[in-house]
This record gives sequence, C-alpha cells and structure tokens, in this order.
Amino acid sequence: MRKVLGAVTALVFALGVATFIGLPGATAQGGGGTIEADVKYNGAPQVEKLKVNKDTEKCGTEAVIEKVVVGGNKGLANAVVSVPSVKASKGSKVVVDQHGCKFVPHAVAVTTGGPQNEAVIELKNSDDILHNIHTYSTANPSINKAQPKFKKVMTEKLEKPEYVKLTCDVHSWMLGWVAVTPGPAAVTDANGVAKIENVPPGKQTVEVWHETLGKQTKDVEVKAGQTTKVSFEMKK
Ligand SMILES: [Cu+2]
Repeated sequence: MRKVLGAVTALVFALGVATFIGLPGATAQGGGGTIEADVKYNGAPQVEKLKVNKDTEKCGTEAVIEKVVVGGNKGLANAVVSVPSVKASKGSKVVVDQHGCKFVPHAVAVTTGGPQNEAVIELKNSDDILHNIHTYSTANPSINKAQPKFKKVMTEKLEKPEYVKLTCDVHSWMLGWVAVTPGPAAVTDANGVAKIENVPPGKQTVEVWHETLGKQTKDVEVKAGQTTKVSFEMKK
C-alpha cells in the first residue's frame, strides 16, 4: 500500500512539475517579441448590397455585406493573423456587438487555452430588437439562441480552435466571424496590418486567414524586444 501511495505521489509530483515547466514557454510573458504582419490583396473589393424590409428603424433599408475589404496600399482588412505554434494556457475574452443589424467588429480573434480555459465571447445586443445568434461550427458545438431586446449581453465559451461563422436567424444578411485560436492573434486593420505582441522568441509559425481568400502560413524568427515583419499576399 505504501509503495502504491509512493508511486502515486511521485506521479502527481511529476505531473505537477511538467505542468509548471510547460507554462513559461506556453504563454507569452515578458521578454517576447512583436510580429507585425502586412496582408495585401491585389484584387477588387467585394461588397454585396441587399434591400432590407424588416426592423428598418434599427437596421436601415440597405444591408452592406463586406466580403472583401481592401484599403490603402492594397491592404486587406478583416484578416486574422495568428501564431499557432504558441499554445496559450489561458483563454481570452472578446466582445461582439449586434449594432445596426451588423456584427461589430465584423471579424474578431480570441484565444482558447483548452478545457477550463476556453475562449469567452461576449455577445452584446445594443439594437433593442430581437436577434438570434446562430453559429456554424465543426470543432465546437453550434450555438443557436434567441437574444431578445431585454437581453443586453450573452456570454458563450468555445474550447476548440476554429474559424466560427456567426449569423442571425432574424436578419439573414448578418454575418460575422470569430477566430478561436490556440495562440495569440490579431485582426488586420483598414491598412491590412496586424500586430501581435509578447510572442516567445524563436522560430514561430504565422497563419493568415480570410473568410473568402483562405489561409496561408509562413515561418518567422522572433527576437526578444524586437519587431519581426512578415508580408502576405492573399490570392483568390
Ligand atoms: Cu439579428
């Protein structure tokens, strides 16, 4: 019995040490570097317009669905840049607002640290009308929930990394994206630039994903206290 207990204690101790050792490398703490990604697209912007005849007081009479947003200098907006070679131990939180019958921002990134450390998505309803969140997932369970006008905030948790499509069953044109990533991530701005700070030094993989233009990866060398620049050109 004592032997068994001893073995169990040793195993628990070993696991504890392994977990402890695993942490500093897994999370981006002090001493990291910055990755600055520049994402370009040489093609034309894609914008769809739809007549709206429902809840027009809040939604307006025309819905603009921006599938490909190209800004100055061919910069691609709404692209998710992430570092999947870094595994976070903690999930982060992101807020998506349903405002003017649009998901704002259109694309967001949030980190999952696995079970018990899931990514947290706060869904706000600032429209004062009924919305119905409906997500399209394969790795995570799908969410399909009404959010009446009195329910200002709804909180959901997602455990598995995945690019999740957000829609609304009340307003068919509403479209948004939640990128649930295993490591740190950011979304490109109007100029196609995204900055990710506190990335552990060493060889890292950078992934760029866009809802219509797909995915690309590149390897970079991150140095402590420095900014590593990386460029992508997305193709149709
Ligand atoms: Cu809606």
